[in-house]
Amino acid sequence: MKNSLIVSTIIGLSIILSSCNTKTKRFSKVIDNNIQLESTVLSISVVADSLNVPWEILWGPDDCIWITEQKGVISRINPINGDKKKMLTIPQVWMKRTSGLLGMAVHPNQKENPYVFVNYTLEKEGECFSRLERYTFYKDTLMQPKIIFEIPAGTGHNGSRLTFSRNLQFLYWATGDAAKDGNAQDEKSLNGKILRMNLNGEIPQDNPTKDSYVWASGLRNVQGLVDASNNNLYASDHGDAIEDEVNLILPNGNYGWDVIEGFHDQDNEKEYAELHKNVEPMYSWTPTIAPAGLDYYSSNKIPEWKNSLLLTTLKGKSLRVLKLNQSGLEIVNEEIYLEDVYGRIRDLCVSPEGDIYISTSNHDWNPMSKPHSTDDRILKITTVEKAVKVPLRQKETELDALKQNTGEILYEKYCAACHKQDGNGIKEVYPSLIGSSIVQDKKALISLVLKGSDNDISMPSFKFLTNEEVGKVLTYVRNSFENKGDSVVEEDIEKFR
Ligand code: HEC
Ligand SMILES: [Ca+2]
Ligand SMILES: [Ca+2]
Repeated sequence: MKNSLIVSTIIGLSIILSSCNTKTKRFSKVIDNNIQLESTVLSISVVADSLNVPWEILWGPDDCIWITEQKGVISRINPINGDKKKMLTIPQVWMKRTSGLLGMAVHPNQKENPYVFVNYTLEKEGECFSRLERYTFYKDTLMQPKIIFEIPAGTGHNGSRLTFSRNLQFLYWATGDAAKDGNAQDEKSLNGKILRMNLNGEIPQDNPTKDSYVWASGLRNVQGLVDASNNNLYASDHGDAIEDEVNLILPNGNYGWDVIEGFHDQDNEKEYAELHKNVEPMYSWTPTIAPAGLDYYSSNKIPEWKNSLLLTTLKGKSLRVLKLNQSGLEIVNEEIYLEDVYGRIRDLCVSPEGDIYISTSNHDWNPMSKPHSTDDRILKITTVEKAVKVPLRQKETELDALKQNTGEILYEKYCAACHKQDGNGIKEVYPSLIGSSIVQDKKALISLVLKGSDNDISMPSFKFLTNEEVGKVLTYVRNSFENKGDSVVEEDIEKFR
């Protein structure tokens, strides 16, 4: 209880400071979780709950948290008492899997530029598009929608994030490749890119290619983007079966997808990279973690995290602190916090005082974790003087984890994100492996796992795994989920390479 008192006092003080007008003054629901850093103690409390897949949360110029919910609602939340003020529902939003109302950018100087940019998916005559739209904020509502432009979309890989440049002259839009091969490397396509435009939607004179919005290319599905106060633009990108990335975005940079995954370590990747001057990621994750919201932490409030990128992850269900070197060009250390504590975490924002707000995504299309009864939630991470609870655990990065893999662990790492731990899959998206005839047919199984599939919703190729690893995971699958089959050995697999 002591902790809730401390937190309440801090919150009580800031009530006076906040300009987000509201009548009820209810305190945040404190849940007494602490994290012990080297010298700082953090506490985590719930700010808002019962949200419906928050996609973007950002700290607005009015000291409210501005939020998009995937079904098409834009609101402002008072960070002190969680009061939510709905501003707009966009009726034409089309939501399936990861399409819907996604990114948002709110101009910090609202008096001169009352503009709010959003992007969302909509359907027209059986085809879907990502629309970039600008609204004007006026008297607690959003009006005068102006369509900037539209690009092709899909039920997956739509990105998407929006952010203003540091000098507030430009808007960046990080798009997805719409799950279509070739888009990311096609310079004429605006999918799989980071686009840069003037605030009136026109192409800036100084973009790398004349008359093109493209600022950077070769990206797959960007769900984190920040133009940091250290003068660098960073983006997180979802890999396929391997190689999730955080990238330093350079003008005209080509980040390799869908030819190169992660670092330039395969022969074909090295060749292509040389020819096309591709840029390697700053950091990459295999097995994948589904990196999402990205922000730069420059506050003194949590000194241990100063000069870090903060990254939220969906599959990884954690907050990652990626410590940068002084120039900000390299990631020197990764720390994992809150793993498996609150489930999937899609976005975050940092207040001017240095408090961090994260949003869960446990009601989205991918039921990776059991939602809490009040999900989805926004949680506040702030400092307290003393821990009152046993601090939450913090994990060391496991570099050698791959070496001690059993079939079950390999399944958890590479297959469960889609087919689920119990093999049940997701209806109409990822097939169930329970009693699957393909699992029974050893040849078909090996062939599928090595080659992947190329359907609308596809399965990635796992040819990067060694024969031993493929053998272990397939033997596990053939003897789990009501399947019964003999082992898959290395020689079986070699025949299909
Ligand atoms: C990114 C999501 C994803 C991952 C990760 C994934 N799969 Fe799949 N899997 C699919 C999809 C989609 C299909 C359906 C493919 C199709 O019909 O083209 C599929 C189909 C299958 C099937 C056929 C099921 C049936 O009866 O139709 C098997 C078996 C299978 N996967 C095994 C695996 C194994 C083993 C792994 C891990 C090494 C794995 N998958 C990882 C998406 C995934
Ligand atoms: Ca890349
Ligand atoms: Ca690679």
